[in-house]
Amino acid sequence: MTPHGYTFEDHLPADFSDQSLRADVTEGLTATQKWLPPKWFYDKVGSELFEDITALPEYYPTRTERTILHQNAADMVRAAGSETLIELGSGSSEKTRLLLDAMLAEVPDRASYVALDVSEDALRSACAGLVAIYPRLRVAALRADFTHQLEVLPPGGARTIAFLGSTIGNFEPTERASFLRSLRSVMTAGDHFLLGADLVKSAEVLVPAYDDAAGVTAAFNLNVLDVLNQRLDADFDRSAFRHKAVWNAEQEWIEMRLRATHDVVARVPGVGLRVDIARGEDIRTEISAKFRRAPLTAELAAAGFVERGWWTDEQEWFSVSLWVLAELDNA
Ligand code: SAH
Ligand code: AVI
Repeated sequence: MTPHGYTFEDHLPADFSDQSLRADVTEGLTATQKWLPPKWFYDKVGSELFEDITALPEYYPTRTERTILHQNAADMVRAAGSETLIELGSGSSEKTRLLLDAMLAEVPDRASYVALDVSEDALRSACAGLVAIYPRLRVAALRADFTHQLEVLPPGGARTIAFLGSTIGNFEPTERASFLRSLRSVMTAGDHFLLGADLVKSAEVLVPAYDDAAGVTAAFNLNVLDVLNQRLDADFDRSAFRHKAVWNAEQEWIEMRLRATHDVVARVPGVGLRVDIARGEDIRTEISAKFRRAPLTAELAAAGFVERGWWTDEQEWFSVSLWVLAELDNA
């Protein structure tokens, strides 16, 4: 226990934001179609901007998932029967409180919560908030990368591993399959996987959710250039890029891009790179896949999961679903 009332473990290598960022920038910005992985959005400013996004009128996912949790958290918690809730990419852990309320109603003295995120600022502020309102809850923060480090999760069966907010949609399909494989490899009998997944809907709803009138998503997207400037001493000029949100109807995902408004030459001394970006050329900074129930179920089944519950909102815009491992499923 720390003086703050929660434990904090940092599993990211000391050179995480150097080595891993350097490798990603070198690979992504020398590719024919330039790209950057979304985990670099979340420095302190980026985590705060994401929180601002969640309150935007256009950004329906957070409030829709919150409604689903509000209406069904007690059923979810009872179905899983867990005393430990582990959350991947926990961010502010704000919606999580609905699950914690339900868990504490079932097991007031034995409930624990483990938050895992790459952002130390987000972890510390979320966990400090939780210990203040839940004095009987054991709270642990793990700073780790959920794409590589699921082995850091505390062991023991009967855990619920939650992955909310449709962060799963930020993986490419192959990354999603490999994430589900590694998740499966750390799950044991009695564990459940609780997944928040955004569903396919009209482009008229989707595009504004990623291109809001107030420009908060644009600021979130452009902030990744500041991260490169600060951490790799790069000289990207934010004003030379425009935020774009494009619905890829074939892949059924939103693409966030930064489009160069004129020819740009940026230097990234941290990796000894000169990046030439032609006017009109894009850096793809994120995909946000939207799901349909049958293919999502098939994908989870292919990874060895069986559904235990599916909850949605009235408009069927978002889903929260509960899964166990097929080979361990004795129900
Ligand atoms: N679950 C919250 C936050 C979603 S934002 C919600 O539903 O609102 C995505 C979160 O995942 C951010 O807090 C970000 O820091 C974290 N994140 C992104 N990539 C990550 C990675 N590779 N490993 C761990 N956390 C990651
Ligand atoms: C964290 N993730 C699920 C968000 C999303 O909707 O894909 C990130 C985001 N990007 C732009 N707005 C929000």
